[in-house]
Formats: sequence, structure tokens, C-alpha cells
Amino acid sequence: MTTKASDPLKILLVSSPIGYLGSGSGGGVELTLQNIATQLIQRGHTLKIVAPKGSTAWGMPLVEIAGNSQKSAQTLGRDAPIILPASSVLANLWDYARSVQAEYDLIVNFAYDWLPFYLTPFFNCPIAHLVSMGSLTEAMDQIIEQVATQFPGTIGVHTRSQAQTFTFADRCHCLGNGIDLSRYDFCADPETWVGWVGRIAPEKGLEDAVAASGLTGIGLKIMGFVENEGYWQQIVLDYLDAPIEYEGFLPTDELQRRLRVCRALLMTPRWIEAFGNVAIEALACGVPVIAYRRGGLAEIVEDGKTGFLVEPDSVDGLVEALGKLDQIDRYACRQRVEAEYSNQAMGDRIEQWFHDILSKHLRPAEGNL
Ligand code: HBI
Repeated sequence: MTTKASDPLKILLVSSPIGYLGSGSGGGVELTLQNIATQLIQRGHTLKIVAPKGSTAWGMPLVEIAGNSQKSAQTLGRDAPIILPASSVLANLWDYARSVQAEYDLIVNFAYDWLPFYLTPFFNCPIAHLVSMGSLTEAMDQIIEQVATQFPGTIGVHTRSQAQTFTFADRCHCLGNGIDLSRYDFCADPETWVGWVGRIAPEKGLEDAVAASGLTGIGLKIMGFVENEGYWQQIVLDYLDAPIEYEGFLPTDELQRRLRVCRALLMTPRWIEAFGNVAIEALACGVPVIAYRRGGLAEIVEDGKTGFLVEPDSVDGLVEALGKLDQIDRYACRQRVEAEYSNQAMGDRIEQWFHDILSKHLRPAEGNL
């Protein structure tokens, strides 16, 4: 059965096993899944989201799957073995996908985990893999490369710099990302403080933003899910006199209400951010981004135009950039997102990706499935 580019597709979106949708512990992949699903429905496709128990799916068709979560991939070492807990929610997610695959034209994997890649050849239904992070472990690199080789075009990534962390960068399909611009209101006259948004964990480098806040006396509003409590408590102890405030993990609408009034957003990743959803959320509100020149952020932020790109891990660099914010036209930040990172632009790229995959996928002749 072949599908024309205009045919409506039946698509199964299989979420990350990390946390449940709406918990924040899934990080950027939650917003990515929500935006892709919204775009697909608007374009006339039918879909179902399969996610861990406790998930909410913004009113879209949802199947909740029970089971025990995985360890977060970025907490593992490069030589980490593949580990599945007993009653693994990841295994249960993919057993469900296997059982319903005949009802769908395409399955989309959002998990950065070994199992869905390993299972790909055992499925009749084609699987598109949206790889949400850069290279983290040998085992993941190997299994992703295996799928990239056996099923060309089915490995999607967000940015070129994320792809370049893999030896098979040339076999990764670059998708960028997108947000629903209607949820982000431009703010021309900001408050005096700056913001920091993200999972509070060592790879996000929050301590540098707090240090810059302490050195400049500029208030820092911190928003995000506390993934590593010990790490967070240590920062509070180390920078007792920094003018910081923790505002919690906020749903998108509340987040943008607090983000939009910031003078700037600081992004201090210690690792290669595959993309940096938060960067485009800030820019959409007119908030300039001051980021380490690392990973996807270096492709999103235009130095001196929509923010500043700083020498990685340089707190002094952050301080210097904070002193130059008057050079940035906040409206130029909004325009950058409208041009490159709207949901419509991302929806076009995703739809094209799916049709490219389906046009290559030779399903076994009907009747002998
Ligand atoms: N870890 N094991 C695992 N699986 C995931 O899907 C995963 C993760 N860590 C982080 C994460 N997903 C998301 O926060 C990022 O993909 C954005």
C-alpha cells in the first residue's frame, strides 16, 4: 500500500519512558511531542499517543501504559550497559505498539533508549525515530547507527551540531524544532531580572548562571524541574548571597508569562544541547538569549542580533554579555522564531520526513503479513 503526500496518515506516537507527559521530567521531548501531535491533527492526520501511566495528552487520543521507568540516559557513562527494570514501562510501551501496529501507517519513537531501535526490524510498520539528544553511550550510538543503515532516512535529529556528535551525522535527517507561536506574547518592556529555565541537573550548568547573578547583582528567576536535589541544594549553599529565586516547574502558559518579562534568558549547558526548546520559547517573547557557544544553541542564537554566544563555561563571558543587552532589539528575537521555528515550519518538515520514510518503506505484500 503506498501513500500519496496528500493522504491522511494514521500515526502512533510512542513517548519517552522517562516520567509521564505533563511531569516535566521528560524535558524538551514533551513539548516536541505535543507540538508535532498538534500539527499532525491540524493537517488532517489521525494519531494516538502512547505514554507512561499518569500522562496527560492535551485532549488528544492517549493510551497510558504502566510499568517501571528507565534511568535517564544522560546520567549513564559512555560504556553503560543496556538495563531494563522489571516490569519495564519501555518494554510495555513497545509491546503495545507491536500489538496495534497493523492499524497504523507509521510509528514515531520519541524515546532515547535502546529497545525501540533494536525492535525496529521486527516490526512490519515503519518507525520514524526522533532522536532527542546527542551521543551519550556506545550502546545507543551502535543501535541508532544500525537503524540508520538498515532503514535510511528514519533517524531524525534537531540540529546539525547534535548530528555531528554521532559518527553517522550524514545519515541523520535534520528537523529543527517548532513551537506554537500563539502561546507566546511579545514583551517590549521587560523587568530588570533575567531567567534560567531547564531541568535542574549537572549537565545544565545552573551554577554558572547563579554565579553571574551573584557577580552582577542582577536577579535570576529559576524555572524548571528539580531532577537532582543534591545538585540544587549545593548551588543554594555555594551562592547564598546571589539574588536568585526558584519559581518551580511551570506548564508552558505559566512559563511564558514569567519568561516574557525577563531582560534575557541565560542558557549554560555543560553538554551538547540537541536543540534548546527554551531558547525559541524565550526568543518568541522577545527575550534575548545569552548562551554558551555549544550544541544546538549555537545554531539558534545569532550573536549580537538575538542574544550573545559566550565562550563555553565562562562566567565572565556571561557577565560581559549581560552588560551589552541594550544592543539587542527584542523584536528581532520574535521575528527569528516566526521565520524559522514556528509550528507550521516544523510541521512542514515533519510531514515531509514522514512521507520520505513511507515512500521508501516497502511493506511486505498485503496478505502475507
Ligand atoms: N533518558 N533513558 C532515557 N530515555 C529518554 O527518552 C530520555 C532520557 N533522558 C532525557 C530525555 N529523554 C529528554 O529529557 C530529552 O530527550 C529532552
